[in-house]
Amino acid sequence: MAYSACPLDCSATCALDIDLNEDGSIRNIRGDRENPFTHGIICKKVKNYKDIADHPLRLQQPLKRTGKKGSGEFEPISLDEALDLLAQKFSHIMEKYGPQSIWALYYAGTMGWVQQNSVLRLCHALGWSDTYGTFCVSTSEAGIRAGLGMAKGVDLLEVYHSKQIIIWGRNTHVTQFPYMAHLLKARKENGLKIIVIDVYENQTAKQADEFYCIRPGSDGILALAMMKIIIENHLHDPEYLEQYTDFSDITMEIILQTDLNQAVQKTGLSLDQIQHLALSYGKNTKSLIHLGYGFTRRRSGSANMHLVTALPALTGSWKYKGGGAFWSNMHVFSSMEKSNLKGLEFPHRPRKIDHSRIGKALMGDPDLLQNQGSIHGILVQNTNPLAVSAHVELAKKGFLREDLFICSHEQFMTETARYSDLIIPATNFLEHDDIYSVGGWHHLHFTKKLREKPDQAIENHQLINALAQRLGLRDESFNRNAFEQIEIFCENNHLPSFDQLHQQKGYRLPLSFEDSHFLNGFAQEDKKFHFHPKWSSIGKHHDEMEEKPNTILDHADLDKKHPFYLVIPPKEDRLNSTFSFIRTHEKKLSQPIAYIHPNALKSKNINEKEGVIMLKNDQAQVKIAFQSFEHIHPQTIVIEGIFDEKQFENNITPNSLIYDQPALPNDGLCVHDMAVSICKI
Ligand SMILES: Nc1nc2c(c(=O)[nH]1)N[C@H]1C(S)=C(S)[C@@H](COP(=O)(O)OP(=O)(O)OC[C@H]3O[C@@H](n4cnc5c(=O)[nH]c(N)nc54)[C@H](O)[C@@H]3O)O[C@H]1N2
Ligand SMILES: Nc1nc2c(c(=O)[nH]1)N[C@H]1C(S)=C(S)[C@@H](COP(=O)(O)OP(=O)(O)OC[C@H]3O[C@@H](n4cnc5c(=O)[nH]c(N)nc54)[C@H](O)[C@@H]3O)O[C@H]1N2
Ligand SMILES: [Mo]
Repeated sequence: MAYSACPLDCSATCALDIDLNEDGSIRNIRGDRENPFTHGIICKKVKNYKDIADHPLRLQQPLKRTGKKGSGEFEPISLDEALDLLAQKFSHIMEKYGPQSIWALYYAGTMGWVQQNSVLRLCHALGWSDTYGTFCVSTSEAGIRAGLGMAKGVDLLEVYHSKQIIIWGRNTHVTQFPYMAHLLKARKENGLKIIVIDVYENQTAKQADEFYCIRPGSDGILALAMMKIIIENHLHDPEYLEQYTDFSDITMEIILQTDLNQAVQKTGLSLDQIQHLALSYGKNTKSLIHLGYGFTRRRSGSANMHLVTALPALTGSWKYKGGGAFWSNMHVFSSMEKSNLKGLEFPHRPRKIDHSRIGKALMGDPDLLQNQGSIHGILVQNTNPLAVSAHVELAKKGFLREDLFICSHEQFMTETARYSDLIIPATNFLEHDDIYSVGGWHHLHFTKKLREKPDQAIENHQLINALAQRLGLRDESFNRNAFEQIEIFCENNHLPSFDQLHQQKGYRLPLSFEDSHFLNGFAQEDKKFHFHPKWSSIGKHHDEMEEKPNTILDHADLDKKHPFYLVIPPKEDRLNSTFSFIRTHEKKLSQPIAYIHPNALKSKNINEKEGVIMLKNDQAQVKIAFQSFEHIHPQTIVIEGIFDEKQFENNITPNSLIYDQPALPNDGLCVHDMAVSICKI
């Protein structure tokens, strides 16, 4: 068995034990038993990673477009020919329109620091446009910064000391599977109470002791109502508030003004339920809040995240082992020295273009392009924007522009690859060296290539080197391989050598109890938790946000024409769009399904046997199968997962319904914040 780590964008980033056959194909993958967080547990999709790593439909040969744009007609060419063609096209575009007209479009396909960041070396050396990466963390991160000042937090394994855990807008069973096993163990061994707050009974809620099914976007008012009840019952901690926060009489007054009837109406919970939840939280200082990304993927997401993070500050729960809260350690990792991985020695600091609004950007929106001219070339690595972004139909229109040359570096014929002019096969994590941070815990992995790559495939880092050389860049860094880059990273961060870190299966972050519980102060200038956030220093869309504990409106609330909320969270058998291409080719095709409350169906006169409905808003209409589902608010509809466009009529997917307007205050993809109407077919 060989040590490796899961490259997928999941905050568990499991340590893996991999067994390969002689020809390099996967015999077995299991979770590493020595890693305390992974503890020998692996999710179903990575257990079956063979499905994609060794899939017959994996791209083996570079392809050049022969038919019309988007037609899917290509002819095979060699890797050398493909790299020459790419260099020639990009040189020509740079000469004609300037280097900023090339867009390095990359994101979360592999989370490896070397392979993911490598393209930035060309942005910094040549002035290509960079990606403003708002798909995932923007809204949660802004909310975290507002109060705590930075993204770090308690070791989730402290849950063995907790009395209860609140899983807030997160689907742990699906999106961080090994942690669910810890929770079930802690419940069995120590009587841990598992509480879930979500908008439908997801797989985590099914296993919870208490489930609060709320209306989308009502988390902020729920947190405020809980705070009011906690204060009225004297369950707050005045000494902690005085020493560690900016709480004042004014804060108290604002919280006490919360209208509990309005909270009942907005959340859809009863007053009894809200009171029970608030008292249970207030009385149990050893309550851990596991903050999700899910509840923040909306216009109000950052404001709501801020209000939820105020709960442990109010009760002083941060002081206790097994108390406090956790979202991610991302800022601890981002403070590490990565200049060689990103090419920060080069002079350019180009514009960053928001990929959540890719359609508008490609159609020439001057604000998104920052008045620096349009895009004429795109190098796509590690992302599938035509599946995962907002307003996907507009993005496709942009991809069809005749004056745009697109190269997709991919493992599969994804939607984005199909709309490209040139496709180059990429390696996977078994075929290259890399570094992976465990954002959801306290660990850094250093992994090595375990098998040879397909002959005509190339790793991200090597593609960037090959292109740099063809574009005449002579800096010696473009001769370094991934191994050498990692060695330099280790040296720059005063870590042991790559070999040693690999041998010891990674590196545990030296975060003490005091540090991870902010007992040395919060990461704000005054070292205090802020009940009164300075939104203007966090993001540019702050005009409607006030410097007080407060929630704001969602996009969906603004559109009364369409009376249903639509939420599109992850599905267990895929990771964002990864696996979705091959899942459509499996015998047991999994189908996209909209979960709808029976009362909603009745109100629209739709009989369950009809089986299919149309979901509509001003951007698109999507035909989809539905299932009557009781454990959801009657105004909420949920579709789990991102499916290949080929599984929908006219290739129009639910992501076409997602608005491409920014979240407040710092942008972000609002995948759970749509208003739609239901139509009979
Ligand atoms: N199997 C699988 N695992 C994954 C992924 C995947 O696609 N598949 N994606 C990975 C990635 S990139 C990420 S960032 C993480 C995300 O992981 P999570 O933090 O779990 O975030 P989401 O999955 O977007 O949503 C989680 C839950 O939020 C709920 N939710 C939506 N709106 C609201 C709301 O207004 N209030 C409340 N309380 N709940 C709400 C959804 O119903 C869903 O159950 O998961 C990672 N892990
Ligand atoms: N409806 C809806 N939309 C969402 C979300 C949601 O919950 N609901 N989640 C959002 C979130 S949180 C995120 S993070 C984004 C993620 O969106 P993306 O960053 O686009 O991630 P994936 O969809 O997993 O697609 C990654 C692609 O990278 C490719 N890839 C993998 N490894 C490599 C490699 O080493 N090299 C190269 N060149 N390519 C590689 C894979 O084959 C895959 O096609 O999706 C967002 N979109
Ligand atoms: Mo994500």
